[in-house]
Amino acid sequence: MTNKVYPVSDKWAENALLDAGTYEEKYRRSIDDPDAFWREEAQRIDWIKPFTEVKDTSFDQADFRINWFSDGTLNLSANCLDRHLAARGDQPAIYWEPDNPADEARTLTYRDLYEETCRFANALKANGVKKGDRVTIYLPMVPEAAVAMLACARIGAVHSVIFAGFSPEALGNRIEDCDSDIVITADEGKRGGKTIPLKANVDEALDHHAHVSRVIMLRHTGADVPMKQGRDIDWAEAVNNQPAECEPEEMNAEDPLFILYTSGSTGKPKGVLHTTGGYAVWTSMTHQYSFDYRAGDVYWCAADIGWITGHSYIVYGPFANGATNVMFEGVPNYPDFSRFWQIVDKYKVSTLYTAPTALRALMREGDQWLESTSRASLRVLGSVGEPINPEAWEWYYHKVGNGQCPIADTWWQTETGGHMITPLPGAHALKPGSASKPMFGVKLQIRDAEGTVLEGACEGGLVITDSWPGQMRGIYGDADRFFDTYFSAFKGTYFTSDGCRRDEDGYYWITGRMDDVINVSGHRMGTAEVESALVLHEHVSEAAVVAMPHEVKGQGIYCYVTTIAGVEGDDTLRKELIKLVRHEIGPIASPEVIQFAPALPKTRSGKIMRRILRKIAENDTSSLGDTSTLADPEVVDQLIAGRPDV
Ligand code: 6R9
Repeated sequence: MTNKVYPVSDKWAENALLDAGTYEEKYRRSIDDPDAFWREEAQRIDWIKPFTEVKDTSFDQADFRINWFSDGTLNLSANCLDRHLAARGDQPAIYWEPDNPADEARTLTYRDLYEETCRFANALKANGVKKGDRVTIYLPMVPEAAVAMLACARIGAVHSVIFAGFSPEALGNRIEDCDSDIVITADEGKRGGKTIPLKANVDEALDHHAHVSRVIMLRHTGADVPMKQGRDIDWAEAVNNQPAECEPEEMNAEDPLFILYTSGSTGKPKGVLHTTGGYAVWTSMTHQYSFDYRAGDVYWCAADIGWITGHSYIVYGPFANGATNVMFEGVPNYPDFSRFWQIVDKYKVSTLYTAPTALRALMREGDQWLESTSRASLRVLGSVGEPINPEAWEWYYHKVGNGQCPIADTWWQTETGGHMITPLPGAHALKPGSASKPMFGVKLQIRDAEGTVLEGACEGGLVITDSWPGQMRGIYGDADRFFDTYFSAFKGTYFTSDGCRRDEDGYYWITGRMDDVINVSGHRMGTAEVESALVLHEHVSEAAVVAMPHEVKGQGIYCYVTTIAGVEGDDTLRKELIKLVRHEIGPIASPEVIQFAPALPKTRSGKIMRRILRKIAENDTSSLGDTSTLADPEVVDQLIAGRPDV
């Protein structure tokens, strides 16, 4: 924690889209008169049939409902493309930068993106995709990923994008869960000079999920990959002869737009469902205000399209606003640690939006990697995915941004659709490490474990007491789980599962997850998912997984494993377990530590005491708290003694 405050500079105070007074006034109005506020904000979207009703929501179990603009109709693909053609058909929509700087970059104008999207939308239809069908997208960071998403939105199909780092097993489970019978993929992806065998992963996934009838494959690296007769076709072949126009489907505001899988406290990832109208308004509005977005800006969100950040802030928000987007296939450290800054200079990027883990990884390599670049085009910086530690914040601010650029530390979740808490450039003094102030329409509360609302400066669980347009509408295929997961902990409110502190100035500081979710490099991992993978091994009898602090990743995965009788845990087993987790989930879930344990600390009723396991993983064994309720308190000493030196 730091007490530093960076006041709004004179330059920003004079020129900001929203200044301090405007923020206060708009925020007040968004809370006091949401109907009027959102009726006005919704005008940023072109509606086919205008809505008459704005907000119809309740978080109470008896009449639980979330509807926004619900009698209006629109098409979000048309909002992202068609309406820009007249004024900016020739403006770049995407500057695509390849993994390897020696390969050729691509520029797609809004007209190009429109035509590609229409062709692909027609191809989807020709392959039998209809409104409401689920389409699985498993693509690398190439423009066709945006094209595929926008094409689905155009014809009313519901996309489910799976991060290209997920394993065949994880991919297969997600295809099955949403019952999708078409998969869009590429031969291979590229990241940091390595290739990812996407098509081979799809083949493996489909060996166990046979109902998929069509795979459309983009030739990206040109690798020689087997094609299954009757099931697989080339992207190029699919769009060949398809017209470059496709009438957008008229969608109801509450029609589903996409499903995105994310981890929670249970073993099975949830398909978070977002709908069309509210999400469009929310992503467009937050993209504009959080980043002080102006026409002419070159905007770069360095997230992957397979995460919510890519959905909301590479695709829907920026394209709805007609922005010029940089899209980067690669990683910050390839071919060297100046890659990000070279891209900033090359495209004269005005807004850079990235994750603390990337900043920490670059920061520790030293400032010399910044020195050959000027980054003079930068105006606004953004951070997302995890709490940003003040040291990384200061480096981002002073070194990357030359002390000129406000940092929007945006707190939000897959479930919230877009930014919920962030300082607005020019409106808020900055405090390093604080997500600062609520977005318009966001009503926050901090509660203690008993559910009591805390006032003033305090710390507790963060809840949101009223609906906002970008809110998720359900868990795909599991209506009951939605209410139980988010609205049952504190009656009548949405519980975020994040801990939060509010300071004397009303600034919010997110302290991290309060549930069994680990944040590895800004990616959510459920401890139960990793545990389920570990116990698949025939020599494992039990596993418990907790977070450990990690210098670059923020948190790492620490696993306690007990073996079956007669088997000793050794390095061979350790390697097999790591491989198993990578196979079941993907490389992002690689355990940092596997500690073989003679037993796990349990209460007499058999509950694993994770609090103790966390403390040992954190190497903070001075304050283990009360261990007297344990069935066998000696286990704790054995675990402490057996902790590997990491
Ligand atoms: C957008 C995204 C959500 C969880 C969330 C919180 C953490 C995200 C943060 C942050 C502190 C920020 N988180 N942004 N914590 N400051 N600016 O990351 O969505 O993948 O669903 O993760 O990430 O713990 O609950 P998602």
